[in-house]
Amino acid sequence: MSSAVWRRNADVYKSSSEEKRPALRNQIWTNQLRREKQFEHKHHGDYIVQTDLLRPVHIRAEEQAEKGVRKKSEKEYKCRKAQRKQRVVLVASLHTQVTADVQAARVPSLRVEMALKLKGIEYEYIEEDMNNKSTLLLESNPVHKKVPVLLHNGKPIAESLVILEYINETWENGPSILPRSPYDRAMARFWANFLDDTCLPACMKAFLSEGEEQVKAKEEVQELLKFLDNELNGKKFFGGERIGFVDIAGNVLAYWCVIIAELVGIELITDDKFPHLCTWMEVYLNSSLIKEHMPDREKLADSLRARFQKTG
Ligand SMILES: N[C@@H](CCC(=O)N[C@@H](CS)C(=O)NCC(=O)O)C(=O)O
Repeated sequence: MSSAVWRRNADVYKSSSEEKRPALRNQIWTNQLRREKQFEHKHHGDYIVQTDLLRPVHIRAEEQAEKGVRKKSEKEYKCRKAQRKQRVVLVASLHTQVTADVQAARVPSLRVEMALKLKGIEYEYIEEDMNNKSTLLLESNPVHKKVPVLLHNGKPIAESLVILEYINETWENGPSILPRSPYDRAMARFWANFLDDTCLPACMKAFLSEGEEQVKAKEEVQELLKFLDNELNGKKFFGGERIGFVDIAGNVLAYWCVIIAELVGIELITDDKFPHLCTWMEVYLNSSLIKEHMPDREKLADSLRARFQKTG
């Protein structure tokens, strides 16, 4: 039997009313069996599965495409699956061995992980291989192609600070990460951006330079850190009594920068110069949530050593 006949049968079936369908189905099936006696199987092999024939064509096409995708690449399939999820997926790099390049460190990913934990949001975690970026990452963050990316109901959000704000606005459960008043909120954004855009590049300059240049760069960083120290005067955390946006953004200063400064051999954040910043670091790093999720200090130092510690 030709495929045209089978298509016609399917069309008749689809356009028939619900009541007529059972009888029609029997008839089509009986005709098929009758005809199969006269025709060789292989001529219409694709159409002998009756249920397949009766399923709308577009659904069949989608299923086949999905099977194809699944066969083509398991990664690609996972990507489609993550994009369809009606839940929270964090695509990040938290467990891969940190490479010598500090950009590959897990600082921004950790920010998002902490915000999710702080709010008590359940999420699925996908570890990204930074040496072989997945389709999911490239499609979710086509501009920067960087982790972390948060997928919520299949929609991607990139940039750690943007994700933190999104988390805060989307889930009301758990403590608020940002202050409620618009002014305090604006200030929190200001200090987080100050950390990322001004302090960190200045720290990197101090870490990577040498001699006179390093002394000067260190002084420049310390001038900047005075602002943060002053901001913490009379407060437990940047946002007040509870860990919030700026504290989470400040992971990098409290942990990474302190370790790197030790490796490089410069005294950057000392008690006498920055008493409030030092107290904050101590309280923050010893809080249960942060303590639990910070990477192992020794391991982190090992992975940063190659890049930052001077030899000879
Ligand atoms: N400003 C970004 C920085 C993200 C970032 O630098 N991610 C690094 C790893 S932590 C990355 O994906 N690097 C890969 C690359 O540069 O190709 C954020 O805060 O999310």
